[in-house]
Amino acid sequence: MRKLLMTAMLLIAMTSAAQAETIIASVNGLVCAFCATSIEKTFKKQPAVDQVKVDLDTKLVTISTKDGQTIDDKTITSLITDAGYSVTNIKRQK
Ligand SMILES: [Cu+2]
Repeated sequence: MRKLLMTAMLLIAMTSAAQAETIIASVNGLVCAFCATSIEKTFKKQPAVDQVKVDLDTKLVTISTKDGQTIDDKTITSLITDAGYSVTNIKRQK
């Protein structure tokens, strides 16, 4: 009984740790397809990043991380700033 409980708890811990994250950044200055491509390239180079989507209409960059990995706000902000754009907001979804 106790072993079963331990296994269940371990499984829950592992599941939550292995979760991927979705980060949505609002970016100023994204105007054309070239901007979108350069942001996508920048994020795809990051080892923690699984997918990146840039929406030029809403100026939102949606970053999906790999299971159990994350990318912090500071890194996101500096990557976007270095690319020549500015971040106005960062939201996270688990
Ligand atoms: Cu552009």
